[in-house]
Amino acid sequence: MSLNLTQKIIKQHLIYGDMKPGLEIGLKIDQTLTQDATGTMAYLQWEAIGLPKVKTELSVSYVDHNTLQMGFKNPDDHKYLQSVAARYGIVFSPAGTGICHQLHLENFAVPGRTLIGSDSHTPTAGGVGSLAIGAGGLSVALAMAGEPYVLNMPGVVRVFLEGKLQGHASAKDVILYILKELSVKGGTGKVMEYTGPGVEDLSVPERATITNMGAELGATTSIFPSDNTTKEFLRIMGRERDFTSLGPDPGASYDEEIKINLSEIKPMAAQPHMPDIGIEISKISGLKVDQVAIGSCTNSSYSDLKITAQILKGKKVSLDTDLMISPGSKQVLKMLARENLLEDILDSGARLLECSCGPCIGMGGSPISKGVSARTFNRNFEGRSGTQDAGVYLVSPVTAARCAINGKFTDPDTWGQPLPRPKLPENPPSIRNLFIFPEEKSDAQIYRGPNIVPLPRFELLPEKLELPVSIKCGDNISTDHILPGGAEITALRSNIPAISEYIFSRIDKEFITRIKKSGQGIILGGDNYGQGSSREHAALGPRYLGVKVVLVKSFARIHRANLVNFGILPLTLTNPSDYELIGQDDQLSIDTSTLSPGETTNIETAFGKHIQVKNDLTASELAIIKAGGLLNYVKNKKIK
Ligand code: MIC
Ligand code: SF4
Repeated sequence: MSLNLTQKIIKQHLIYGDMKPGLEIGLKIDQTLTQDATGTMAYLQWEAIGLPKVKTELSVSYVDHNTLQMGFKNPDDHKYLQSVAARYGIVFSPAGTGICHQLHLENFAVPGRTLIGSDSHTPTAGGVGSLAIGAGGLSVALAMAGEPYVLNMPGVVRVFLEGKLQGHASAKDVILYILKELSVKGGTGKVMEYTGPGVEDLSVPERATITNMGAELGATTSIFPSDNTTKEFLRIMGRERDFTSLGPDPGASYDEEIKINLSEIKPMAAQPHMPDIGIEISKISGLKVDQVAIGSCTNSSYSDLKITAQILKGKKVSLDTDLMISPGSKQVLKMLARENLLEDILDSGARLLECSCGPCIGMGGSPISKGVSARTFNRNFEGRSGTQDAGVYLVSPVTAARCAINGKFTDPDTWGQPLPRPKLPENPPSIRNLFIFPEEKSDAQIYRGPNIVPLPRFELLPEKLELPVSIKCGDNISTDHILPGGAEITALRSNIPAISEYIFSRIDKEFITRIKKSGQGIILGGDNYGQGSSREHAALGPRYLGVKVVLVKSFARIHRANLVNFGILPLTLTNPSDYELIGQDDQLSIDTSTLSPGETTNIETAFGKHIQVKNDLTASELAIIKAGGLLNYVKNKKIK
């Protein structure tokens, strides 16, 4: 039978399950990655599993999110991560080396391999044909222990690319266009597999920009074939031996298909406050821009920053605009320096930031009050920039650089002759010596500063639940709404009691007081609840505070999995309009002993009304929730 590329890789890694869309499968995982903000929790959980060494082909621990090190908390976390890596056979990438996804693409991602990462943008590695999936830290810890990664078999969408990018259009504009067409829910339960003659027009870093932002579609992952372009990229990176040619079988079938003509793509922006509110740049021409930020795992490659430097060359950033640039890796930075491109950047008045996530996760670089910020990032949720009333526009590096010079959005027709899209140079400087590779045998002591607090223990799910609705929120609540980023809060990622104080702090200051008073509760939400980041703290925090059930119209994939992992019951309303019948503080009763996997059940409101709810849980997911979470569940299983 002819298989598409996604099915081929899944088939090769299938440990159990039936490859029918929607059914549970278990996959063998070859590689894992973590970053510091989710990594401490992942490794605390790894330690709780109690194995002497990781069982994956490769596991890498990156420090890139909170590199500000204000006070002892982050340096403590980073030292903890370094000591865990040395002890358990994990490659360590110290702060400042670069952004996890950019570094992984350049140094470690391999076509045809499976990768899970405790960061939602792990699919970036799909740019070289890896099947790369974002997951919660606990799922990553279990994969390091050699356990299968459990997910629902995705449907595969064939994204057929034809034509070639024209004018000032770039890969970022392609994904912004797809987001506008399909919405932030458009990829739910699906893998976006790119094929067609247009694939050839895109370099690996351009492909990676597209797979990176597949996360914003809600897709399980996105993948490109591994072809001559991939071979060339791996050769230049000194990794030709990692190459295998991979693509769909001739005549392979897909669950859905969309066609995109690259020649018709125009420079785009996603308007505040969602990545799918796309508009052509020409239509917002004249809008003043107070700040421009270029970087993030979406657009911080050599090609992205070279074209930025070329546009800035000999020009000055507008006096009304602040331009910040964060290269994706030290290799990118060294290439810019070697070719004197850094000089063009610096002379324009741009500020050069560390090779890290920086302003993307709110580590400084917040825009002015009510400011407009044009960013080459992937998320523009309200408040994520650190300025609640700022409006963030997501754009390509080309558009961003133009905004910086002009101090406003301008019509691409006025930008003059388009510059050729840069190609990687031969013999780029290596940064391999910056990674700390583990010794074969290690008795490294684990460093645990006072910020590393033991994991809380959770009890079994009670059979009879009488719960007040602790918060009623609307559609598209992101994990940034549930638990904000930023330097202050992210510094508490290894301290659950402390970080829990910030749950919903940005949207409802009274939530904490309310839930502490009732001691337990239920969260009521709308569509696409939990979109965005993989941070499991958005599930752990509520669980710690006593949330037992999250009842919504629909869930985003990674957050739903995190809820299950921490023993919170995810339920959906059979009839979405019943959402209107339930209010904050209403008391709901649920009998969990009557729940059976994948079935509907009734919950009762205090005023005697019955509301029908569904669970789409598998038998093992229900058992995990009843056990009080995945860690409790696997403890009985004794992993060896
Ligand atoms: C993000 O972009 O939101 C993050 C910060 O990278 C998160 C991970 C985190 O919250 O630590 C993600 O995308 O998973
Ligand atoms: Fe870092 Fe931003 Fe990418 Fe998240 S989206 S990994 S914060 S650069």
